[in-house]
Amino acid sequence: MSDFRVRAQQLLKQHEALITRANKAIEPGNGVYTRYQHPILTAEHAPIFWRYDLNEASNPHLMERLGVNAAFNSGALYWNGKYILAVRVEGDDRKSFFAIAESDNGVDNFRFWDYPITLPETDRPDTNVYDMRLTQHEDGYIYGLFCTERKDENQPNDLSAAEAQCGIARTKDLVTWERLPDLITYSGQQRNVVLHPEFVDGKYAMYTRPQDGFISVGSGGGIGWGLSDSMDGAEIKDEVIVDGKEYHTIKEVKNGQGPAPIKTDQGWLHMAHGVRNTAAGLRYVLYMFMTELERPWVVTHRPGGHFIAPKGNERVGDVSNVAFANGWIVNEKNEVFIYYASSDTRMHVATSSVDKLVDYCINTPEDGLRSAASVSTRNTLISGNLDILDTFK
Ligand code: M1P
Repeated sequence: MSDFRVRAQQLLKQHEALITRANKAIEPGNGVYTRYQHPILTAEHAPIFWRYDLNEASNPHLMERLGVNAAFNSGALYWNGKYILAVRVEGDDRKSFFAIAESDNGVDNFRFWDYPITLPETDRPDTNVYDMRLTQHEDGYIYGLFCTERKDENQPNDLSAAEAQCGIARTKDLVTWERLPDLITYSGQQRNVVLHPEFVDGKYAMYTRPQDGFISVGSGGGIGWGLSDSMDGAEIKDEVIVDGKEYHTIKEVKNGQGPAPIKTDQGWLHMAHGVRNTAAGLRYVLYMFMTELERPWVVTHRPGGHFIAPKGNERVGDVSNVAFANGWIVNEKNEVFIYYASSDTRMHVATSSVDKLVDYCINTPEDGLRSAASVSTRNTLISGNLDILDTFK
């Protein structure tokens, strides 16, 4: 057999072994959720035929022609009994695109569909698209809301000056996507916009993140909320802040809604990311909160501190010290699959249940915003425990 064929077979075999590798739960976990041993998707999970020209005549050295740099920040959907991710795949050219990967069990064996999503453009082409939130809306469509990034034409001399807005596409089969006009708001820029799954007052409802600049939210920031009459020409005239930034907390610099919230008997469960600044740069962690069922913009529970922070190897990547999530799935058993990315590089899963997450939100004390308040809260826990500690010996 030619060297070319031997290497091609090696590549294909190694790839198959990687994507079919079993993923074990790391026990005993923290009782809130269970982490898993391996990332569920990495750049190496991208099919060999996306990266190599497998034709010996045109690629005699079997070189990788189109490298993939990362697979992260994925929207998620439970669809026909499959765990579906709309993955942000980033090529070596630093352009992101979306691709569907699916698994039967939600924790391993994720396999990309043959082709990435072909996303139609608007009259003003996107330079980059990323971080799609999938929402199965009660109107019958699956919507993908994502960030569309374009050069900031008001700053022609600054080549890194960019503008972020919310792009909108919808589908019924995840293959053919109809591109709709970008969301209009009256904030400078938008990222992390998420469609609520139900109509509110007969209108489409969205979580927004008003921001002044591309990276800095400036005077904006906080997770916002607004209503639009339609998704075909969506426009939010008024945004109210649902969950704001807060001094000396995990969301001191900025925050953003994660996936669409999960409906429970006790209210809507939300997951979001919070960002603070450190001497080593920005640190992104995940946190949760709950809102009222009838008024999803009114917060009822705010568990203090982070829910998931980047841990161990998760801390290192293209943008280190980042945990980011824009997808989660509830299955028919009320199990919850939390899909989070680490350091803008790879995807992970953590599993929990609706009951556990509600318990976490209702019973985790709020951030007291002062060291003394934190000690007082912890002392209450300690004094209750000291009485019963001996019973475990
Ligand atoms: O690099 C960390 C994250 O930064 C941005 O999120 P935010 O708008 O909240 O700062 C996004 O670019 C996101 O994709 C990225 O993971």
